Amino acid sequence: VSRAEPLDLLDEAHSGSRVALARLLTIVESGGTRHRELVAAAYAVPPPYVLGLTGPPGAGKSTLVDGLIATGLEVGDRGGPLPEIAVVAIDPSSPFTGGAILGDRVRMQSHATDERVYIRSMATRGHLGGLSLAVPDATRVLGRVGFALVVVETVGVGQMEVDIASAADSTVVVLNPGWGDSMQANKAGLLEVADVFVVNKADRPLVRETRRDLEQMLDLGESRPWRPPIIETIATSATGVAALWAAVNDHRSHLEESGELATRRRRRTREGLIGVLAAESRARSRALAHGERFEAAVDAIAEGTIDPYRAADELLD
Ligand SMILES: Nc1nc2c(ncn2[C@@H]2O[C@H](COP(=O)(O)OP(=O)(O)OP(=O)(O)O)[C@@H](O)[C@H]2O)c(=O)[nH]1
Ligand SMILES: [Mg+2]
Repeated sequence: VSRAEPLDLLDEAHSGSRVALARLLTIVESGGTRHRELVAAAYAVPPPYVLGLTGPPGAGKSTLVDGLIATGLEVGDRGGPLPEIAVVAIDPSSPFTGGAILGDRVRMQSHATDERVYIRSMATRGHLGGLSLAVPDATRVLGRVGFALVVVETVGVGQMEVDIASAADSTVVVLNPGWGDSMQANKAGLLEVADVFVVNKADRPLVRETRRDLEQMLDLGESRPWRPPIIETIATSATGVAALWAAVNDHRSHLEESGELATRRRRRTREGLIGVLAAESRARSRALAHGERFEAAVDAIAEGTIDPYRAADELLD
């Protein structure tokens, strides 16, 4: 039984066991007491660098990640080639499939058997805060196990996507030529999270128009010290992937040199703590919604002797 304990699993995963690592990430998804023990260890070491890729379904995110992995392993960053890279793929738009569908979505086949690469799709199976807390926890576990770079791919276009994207240090927004018409509603959210824009499928028409649209959006937005570059790629032939990798590294250098990395991470830590507080309060409330005190309060509200707000205050005391 002791083999299944989080701290033992961490040791095994740190020594290279992918089986142990998979079990750790299942613990992250599931929540519970073993999750508590795990995060206590995971948050005690500095976080890995987290690179987020986000954008509409089918934009070519996984194909790009595949190319970025190859570049990362070969070229790496200022410290040289990366010894290993982890990828977490998420589909927040399908909570009911429990992630089963993700097998088809993860198109990073060329690295499926490379032991320097760990690819995991994630769903939430019980973690109180859902994916927006489970994903940061997972990146911290991967960091604790020794990965210096974690790539997070999120599918779907909504608030959840933006939440998860904001859990990354550098966020790449992947679009296709002619994207603008279908995504009117979410433009502002994407603009807010993008550190680098990619126009993938640049082998198709309307590339120049799409670039011009993005430039215009950036011109209209408030001016910031970092202007997101727009990189054109054809992921299927790895065209532009080296330029994308370089842009990501430039952004990272900018964050580190300006002190913005620490600022961002602190903001993220605050948001994470608020998220945990909210999740814990919800759990506590659900626990309070049973038992005699609760039923007595319901009776009292029905009889008009107390209002629900004061009743809640009293229950929480
Ligand atoms: N023509 C063309 N097709 C591409 C390009 N990049 C990717 N594709 C194709 O587009 C399809 C979707 O690619 P994926 O990499 O799975 O896209 P994704 O964004 O990860 O998709 P989801 O995870 O399902 O949202 C695949 O059939 C790819 O071969 C490209 O640059 N040009
Ligand atoms: Mg994908």
